Amino acid sequence: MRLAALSAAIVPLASLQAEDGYDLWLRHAPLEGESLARLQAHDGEIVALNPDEPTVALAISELRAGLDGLLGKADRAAQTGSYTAFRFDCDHPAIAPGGAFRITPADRLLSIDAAEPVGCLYASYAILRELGQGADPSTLALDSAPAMPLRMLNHWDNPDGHVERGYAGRSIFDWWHLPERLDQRMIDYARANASVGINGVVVNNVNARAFMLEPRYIAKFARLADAWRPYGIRVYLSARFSAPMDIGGLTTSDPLDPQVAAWWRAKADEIYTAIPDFGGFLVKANSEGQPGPQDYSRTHADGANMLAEGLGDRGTVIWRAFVYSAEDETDRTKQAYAEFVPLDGQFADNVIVQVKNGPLDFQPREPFHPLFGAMPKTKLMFEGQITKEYLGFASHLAYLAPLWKEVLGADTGRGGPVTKSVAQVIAPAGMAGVANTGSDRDWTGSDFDQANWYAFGRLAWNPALSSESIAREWAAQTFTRDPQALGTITAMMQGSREAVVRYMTPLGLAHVMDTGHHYGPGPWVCDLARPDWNPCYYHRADGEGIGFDRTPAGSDALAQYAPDVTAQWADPATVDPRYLLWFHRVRWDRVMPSGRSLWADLVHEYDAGVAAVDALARDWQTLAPHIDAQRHRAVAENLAIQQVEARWWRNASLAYWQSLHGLPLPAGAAPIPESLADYQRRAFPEAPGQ
Ligand code: GCW
Repeated sequence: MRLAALSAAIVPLASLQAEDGYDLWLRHAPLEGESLARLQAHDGEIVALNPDEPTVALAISELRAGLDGLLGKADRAAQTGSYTAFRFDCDHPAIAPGGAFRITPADRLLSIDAAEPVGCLYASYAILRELGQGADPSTLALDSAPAMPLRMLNHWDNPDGHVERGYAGRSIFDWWHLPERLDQRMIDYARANASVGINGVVVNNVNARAFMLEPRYIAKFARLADAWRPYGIRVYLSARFSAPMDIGGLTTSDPLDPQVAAWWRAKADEIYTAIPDFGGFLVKANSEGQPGPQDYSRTHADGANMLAEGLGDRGTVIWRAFVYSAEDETDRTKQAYAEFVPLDGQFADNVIVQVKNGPLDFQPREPFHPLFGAMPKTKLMFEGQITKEYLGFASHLAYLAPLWKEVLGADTGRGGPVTKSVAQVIAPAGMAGVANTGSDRDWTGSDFDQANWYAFGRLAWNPALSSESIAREWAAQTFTRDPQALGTITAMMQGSREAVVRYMTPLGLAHVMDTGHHYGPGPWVCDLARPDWNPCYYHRADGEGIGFDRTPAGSDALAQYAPDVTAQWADPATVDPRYLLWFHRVRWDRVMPSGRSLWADLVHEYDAGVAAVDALARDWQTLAPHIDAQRHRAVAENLAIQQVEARWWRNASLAYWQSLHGLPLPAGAAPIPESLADYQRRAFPEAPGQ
């Protein structure tokens, strides 16, 4: 009796063993109750027409291992039964190529059809995702195809292991020991990517070093490409535009110089000899000091097309539109549009222009980039930041699917009588996310940041998925299947990014982070060498008011949008308040729709942000019975940091605005505990990611 009681008490604890997050959403924790019984009843052999093809073999082994996890089988080679439960046809003529798959249930059999092996691999992960949430295998029907061909991660990882804007330790790439040593992480990384449909990886920083194009590095990339090929992942490289001079011995990198073109063609040939399915080059040119075609009075199209010709039909040039110039006095947010729209129609077929989600730089909130929809003759790709450079690094909980969805779902007002959303504009090309991975055991520096990697892949596969459903499926696979706990976690995630917006950049403010590292508030920074590096440039606050006038009376950045979109943001009285200070300069005493003054509204926003973080911390405490102690504590500690830092943001920002206008805090608002000078004195020269 006593023994039985004891073991009954131990069971739930055993299922909450300490976890360090390494397994990401691929834990495949054992099912219980009815869903376990249903899977037990279904389980049997997995067969395929061509089981030895490397990717088909993976589809089988991943499915088997995942099923064994869900079934709680300690012995992964355990007998699986004598009949067929899963049958793959990975050469099915009725399915579209490119990763699509169809799963059809019949009596105790799931038929899995795809045109290519990678479709079968994606199907395995989809089955496990569904079963892992408790789905019934006897009715599991799925028909799924990727919405866009390129679903990529961009790593800002440097060859010395430092990650620009990385908050999860050092780089996951062990360049020093490659190609001889291939860390198991490189396989686990490929699994994680493939499980959410990511099929391309740019392995080095866009602020690129030319020596990474030398033969010794090509051998390293080739080892990775070989390891990732079965997972359907192609390797891409960031290429430094001046490489012909830096490492090629030429005296110019002029894209119209035949010697330069020949150098790049030879370089491409050399790469393709080692990596037959090399994806292509990503280029940051004439941006933030990087070399580019404009150094020779050539255009972005001249530069991109020259590289594209070198690749030929073997690969793609992805050319970034993130450009702004020190010499140009115009509103920085207007410069990419101004440089690129005139080039529409001039880019070669195998060139894609990669555009950040917004016209500034990965802020907690920006309106969508006006280039989306404005270059109908050019393939445009979306670039989002998975790493949280401007959203509190790894310690702030900010689930980013709502941010990306806001942009993907935006109506560009262009594209014909039926206007296109951003998601429709990028559908022929794809999405790139700046990776948040690092050497930390949990990969991303915090458990919740794994969700952003996951959600990025899921949205690139299907931008129509709701951020709520992605949060829920991620949390069910990552933390717990308990419905009530899942409801709490999902709600926490869904509100988290808005909380960050409110305590950092409320009502359309942007780029008020401290200089360089972008950690913490720095709205008072006004004296940097370039005006458009200064927070003051963006908020334009003084004793009278605050905000950047982008109407025709100001920079007229509004005019870069389609007329319907412009109209929706043109009037400070009717603009969505979330974009108010992005587009308008507003007096502190302006009466807002709330009936309060702008100043009082702003204070209200900061306070709401702080309160939302307090609520996140409280909600997380209630989840202790459902989450293993190690990860529960890790998240709780991050939330405690976020609570402190949300207050810091609120107090430092309010102290600065107050120093400009001298208005008292609205009645009832918490006092600001320190002086502005105290906040300004804080310095973090050692902040990560710089
Ligand atoms: O957001 C800025 C970052 C830089 C980055 C740049 C870019 C890779 O602060 O670190 O450089 O954007 O996107 O090129």
